[in-house]
Amino acid sequence: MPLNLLDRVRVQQGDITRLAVDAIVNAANTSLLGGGGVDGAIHRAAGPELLAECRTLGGCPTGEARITRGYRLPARFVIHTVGPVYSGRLEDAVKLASCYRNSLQLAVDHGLRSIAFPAISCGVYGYPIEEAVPIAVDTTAAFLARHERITEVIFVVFSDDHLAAYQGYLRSRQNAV
Ligand code: AR6
Repeated sequence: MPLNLLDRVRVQQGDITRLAVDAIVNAANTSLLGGGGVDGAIHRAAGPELLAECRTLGGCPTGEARITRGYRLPARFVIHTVGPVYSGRLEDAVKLASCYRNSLQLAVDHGLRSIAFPAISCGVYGYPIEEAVPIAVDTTAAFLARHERITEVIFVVFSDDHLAAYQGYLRSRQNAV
């Protein structure tokens, strides 16, 4: 067991489509046929082959995840997950946690070691960042405790306030160890 699980976790500001990790995670919708936000950016950067593969998958329920190749992306794979549309109900948190857990499980199943997440549901789907960050970090830390093979998890954010939310929470968890 590593001394501190969060040694394998970091936050980075920038465009997730530029990262040369084993897999980047896409905050998709249930059709898996593309959209705006990070989904649109990933499809634009990966090229039309990504949409062609997504068409073969038959969609994805909220909270689950599917994997495709990365095509023209520097990342080898894309893990598509569907976050909840924020409603303020307890089930939002359950669904959001399963997005992180199922994405990490797919990475393990495919022998992947590095994975980058956007702030799932925190754009169009309206999840407040300060509620989403503890779910993202705690679910990931619990998963990493049971899976040594994942060596790097990067939370990629666009905005300064999202960066501050992750940094603040990671710092508070580290101080609590
Ligand atoms: N790199 C990193 N983060 C990004 C990027 C990028 N290139 N682009 C946006 N973000 P959103 P959702 C951030 O709306 O809330 C789509 O239409 C963004 O600032 O992309 O899960 C899908 O098809 C925000 O913090 O995803 C669905 O219909 C975060 O990524 C719906 O939006 C997520 O915002 C999913 O909504």
